[in-house]
Amino acid sequence: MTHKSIICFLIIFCSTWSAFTQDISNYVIINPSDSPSEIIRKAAQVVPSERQLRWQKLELTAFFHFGINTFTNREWGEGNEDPKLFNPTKLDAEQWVRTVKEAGFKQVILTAKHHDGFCLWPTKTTTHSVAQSPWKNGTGDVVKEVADACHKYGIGFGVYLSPWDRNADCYGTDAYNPFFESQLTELLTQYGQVDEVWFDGACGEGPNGKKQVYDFMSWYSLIRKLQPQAVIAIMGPDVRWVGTESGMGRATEWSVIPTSNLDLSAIASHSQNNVIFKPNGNMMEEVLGSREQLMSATGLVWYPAETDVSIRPGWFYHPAEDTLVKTGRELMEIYLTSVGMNSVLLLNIPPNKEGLVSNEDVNSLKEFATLRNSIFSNRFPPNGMVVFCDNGVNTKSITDHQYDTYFTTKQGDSTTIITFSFKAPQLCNLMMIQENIAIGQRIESFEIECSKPNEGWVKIAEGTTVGYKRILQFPEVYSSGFKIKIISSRLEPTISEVGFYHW
Ligand code: FUL
Repeated sequence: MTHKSIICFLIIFCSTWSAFTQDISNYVIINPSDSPSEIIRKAAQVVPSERQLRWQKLELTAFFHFGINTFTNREWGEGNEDPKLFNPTKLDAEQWVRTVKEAGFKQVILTAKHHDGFCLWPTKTTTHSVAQSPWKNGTGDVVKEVADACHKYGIGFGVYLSPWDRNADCYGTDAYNPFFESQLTELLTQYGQVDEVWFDGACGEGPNGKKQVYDFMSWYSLIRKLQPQAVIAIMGPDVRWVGTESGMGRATEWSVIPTSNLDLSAIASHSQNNVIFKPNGNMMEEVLGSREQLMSATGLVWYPAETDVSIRPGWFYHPAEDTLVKTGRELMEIYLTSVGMNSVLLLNIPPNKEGLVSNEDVNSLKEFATLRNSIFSNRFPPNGMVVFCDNGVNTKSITDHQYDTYFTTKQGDSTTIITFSFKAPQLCNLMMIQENIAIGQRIESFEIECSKPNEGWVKIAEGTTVGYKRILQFPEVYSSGFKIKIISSRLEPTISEVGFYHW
């Protein structure tokens, strides 16, 4: 994608935060004459669109990989599978949705069609669908069952529609893009509200050996027209793939990054690699929105990270992986390195051949939820405590679910110190901090100190970006005094939540 088309893409598809306030938008153009400080000021004022802000606050979203592969025990089907193989004997989408909702997940995404082209709904576009299967004598519709369950249980619903289709005869010809648009239209008009559309980057050969050039721009226009609240993820303008399927995000994660990161061909070329940046999946050193990177940008965009990972080794269900389901504790570690690193977690939980989430997965999700709730229900400072910063212009009373209130510093002050004095010493090894990203992402570095008898204030941890949420782990300390020092920030920092915990 050229620079010109990226800007065009931005203008057409990135909705402005408020049509009335021209300065506030989820992208900004950098002029060649902008000084370094002007570029930083512009970066600090880029904010999420409404749909991006809603999505970010979900924190936990779930993927359901389910389809013909579930019955052939494969990860990628070839497209020539017999639809008669699809026959879940106990399919219960409410069980799927209830399971993830009870574990704290706020939205689900279903693989309506994976690369094999088999459609989980009775589409008019192809016979390669559930309509040709023995399940419910061909009258069933998995998309409807999952969408209805999400709407009943009050959680978000999203669809994964693979552009790569190894079954469609028209793949690799001019007829494929309209065919894909018809599939998208069915999904976006027959199942009520859709909150996320997930496009994967795979672009292999179809049954005729040809590759397809995808018409993403038309697909985006269609989604914006039919379901304007839906975020378009990965091969899309609203949500960025973090770059690994390990669950381990970046310690420095900027949501405001150069527009060159919207280059679809670059996203696609990376997307089939398990880990694009580091062989061990650890992207601690990789940064996308540093000051240096902003200086050479021609535009900046709010393009936040989504971390997708499976609860099992594979994306689809395989009986042999029943013993390899990640434990509640492992999921907690993933939570800390995804949600705790300014990302939304998209955890895949693949239903089995019966059409149920297996007991192994249900149990580990329960363990994860119990552990997470026990850690985060025990916060210092306690409810009601007022926190203030050294050069603050306002104070904040700590209460649950008050994300939209925040405190900030005097105009022009980009550093501050927040001091906590607890009545009694507390055992802590986690610190959580949030910025009010509706105003922008600004904090660049911070430190945590605690007071130790005979030693005074001692540094116990340091971090870089915060964004929507940053959770830092540090060796256990027992103290009644803690400080969070904001060392550097792009404009005044805005802090909406802070807390110390133990696990
Ligand atoms: C990848 C696909 O090829 C995998 O099968 C899976 O769906 C994953 C989430 O995206 O690109």
